[in-house]
Amino acid sequence: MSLSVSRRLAAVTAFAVAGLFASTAPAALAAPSAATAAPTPPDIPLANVKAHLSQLSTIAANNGGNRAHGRAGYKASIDYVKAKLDAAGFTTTLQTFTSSGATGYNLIADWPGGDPNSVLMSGAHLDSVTSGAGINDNGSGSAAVLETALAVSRAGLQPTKHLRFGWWGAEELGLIGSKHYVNNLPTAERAKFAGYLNFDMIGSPNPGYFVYDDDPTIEQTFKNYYAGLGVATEIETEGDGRSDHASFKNVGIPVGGLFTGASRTKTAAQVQKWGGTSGQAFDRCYHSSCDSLTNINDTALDRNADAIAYAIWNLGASTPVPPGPSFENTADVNIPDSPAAAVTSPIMVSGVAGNAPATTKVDVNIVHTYRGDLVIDLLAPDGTAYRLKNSASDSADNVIASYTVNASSEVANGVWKLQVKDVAAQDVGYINSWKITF
Ligand code: DTR
Ligand code: ZN
Ligand code: ZN
Ligand code: CA
Repeated sequence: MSLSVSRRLAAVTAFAVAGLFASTAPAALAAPSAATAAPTPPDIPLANVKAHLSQLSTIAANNGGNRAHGRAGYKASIDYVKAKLDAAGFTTTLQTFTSSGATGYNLIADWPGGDPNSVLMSGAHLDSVTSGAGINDNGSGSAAVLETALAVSRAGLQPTKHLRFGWWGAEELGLIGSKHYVNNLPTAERAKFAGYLNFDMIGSPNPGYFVYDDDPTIEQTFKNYYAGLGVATEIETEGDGRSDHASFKNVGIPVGGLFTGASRTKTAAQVQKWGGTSGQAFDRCYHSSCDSLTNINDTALDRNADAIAYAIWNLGASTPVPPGPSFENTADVNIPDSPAAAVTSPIMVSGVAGNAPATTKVDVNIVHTYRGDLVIDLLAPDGTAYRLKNSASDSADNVIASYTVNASSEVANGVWKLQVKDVAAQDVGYINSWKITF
């Protein structure tokens, strides 16, 4: 058989992967019961997202220059978002709370349908600081989540999970609104959450592409999306506990999200990946009056809005994280009998940004007349060996199996090898094919 190293996005298939969905959370993104592929997510029109930002900017201008908790601009912002969702068929609830002597508001919007015992929620804080309109912080997250919710309505999406959306008040005062929401969720309701996705500052003018590294399934979903764009991502490190996802994580709900950076400065190495200006803050107008309509990077906002849709469409379906790119070698490689040396079959991986995932999948197809003779390893490009199969007293023929390896410390691009050694006399065979999926 000829060597065919082919890169292809694996078909979205359902597979339960031990540990992938292990979670302390009540109802994690569980392995699928029925293998139904996720529908293709739509493009979220940047123009629509920016139209929402323009509305929020006008609201601030008409209400003292900000959209802060307790101010008229915040209530006007909530009313704007609620009206859009009511018109689109969502079931909306305005939740009030008091903070610093002022009434605060959370807006919760439920998309009718889906499994009420498996809730996927997406959210963003809608309040700004008092110094400005808060267009990047956090009009960007609020507008992108709003437009994605409206896209759900336009598509008439009927996901397996129940979709819920939230816009939080008084985040800038200390996650007050989201804490109020979570604290008032009965324990039984919390247990129904499959996950909470948070979007706070996703259009920074000098953007980075940061992915929260809390829940591995959610993290991998976003990394797969960006891998598909060929855009490198980094783990978000500026914010553990500094945005609304912390309220959910604190009660054991799986969380994830995206972030384009605040007051930290972009390094030269990051400029190599993402462009922009090194030595300059990701958002020079963080918590300042200049956080206005001009304080947005359109490419970052567009990509992140589409990432939200990708995550909701995929995580909302019963299939788990769709596999990333896969590579295969179908060349036959003879496996000489013991005590011969091990043999290897190489695969050159290219075009995969970043590291391999914690759920790197290896599919093996070996023809052999006594599979118990075989010891099988995955060799990473740097030579690190990951044991897939030990020898055993197992006289059955052939090894046709899938293995999952936590190769997250390995750079994805490079030559990966399947190494096979026959460690017991008699019986021989050959590597028929093998495939690695990121
Ligand atoms: N607390 C956010 C800004 C912020 C700082 N670090 C992170 C990390 C992830 C999300 C947001 C943030 C605010 O000022 O609203
Ligand atoms: Zn802020
Ligand atoms: Zn924020
Ligand atoms: Ca043998």
